[in-house]
Amino acid sequence: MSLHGTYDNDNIFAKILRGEIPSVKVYEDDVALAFMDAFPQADGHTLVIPKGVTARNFLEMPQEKLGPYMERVQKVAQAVERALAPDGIILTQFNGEAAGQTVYHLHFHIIPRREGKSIGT
Ligand code: DGP
Repeated sequence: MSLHGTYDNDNIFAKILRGEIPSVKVYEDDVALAFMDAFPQADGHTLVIPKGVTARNFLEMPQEKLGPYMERVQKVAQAVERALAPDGIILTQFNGEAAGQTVYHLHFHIIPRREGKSIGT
């Protein structure tokens, strides 16, 4: 799978946005949806996806939509901090299969970290 290609309207996150697949939502407005990752790398692992775009990854995100989307990513990360009081928070985002991306609708991972706990625990 190359870095760019046709946006698949039936990717998992598009289906979550349309309500065709259930998700545990933690934030939603007209710009973005945040929900719990189904395969969490740590307690509280949350995903934030933009609405109304066909961006497979960060590189394809229209510039004028990037600011509002990133504001939501920060807002949700701040909410995760308030809710879980982690020692640290990883913000990460993969572009392309070679980089580890598996779902081709732009998303940021928000992963709370605790001192002394390795990733995946
Ligand atoms: P990435 O490797 O960056 O494309 O991460 C995709 C993430 O999506 C991965 O952490 C697992 C998560 N995921 C995959 N399928 C589902 C699903 O059906 N529901 C939810 N909530 N998360 C999913």
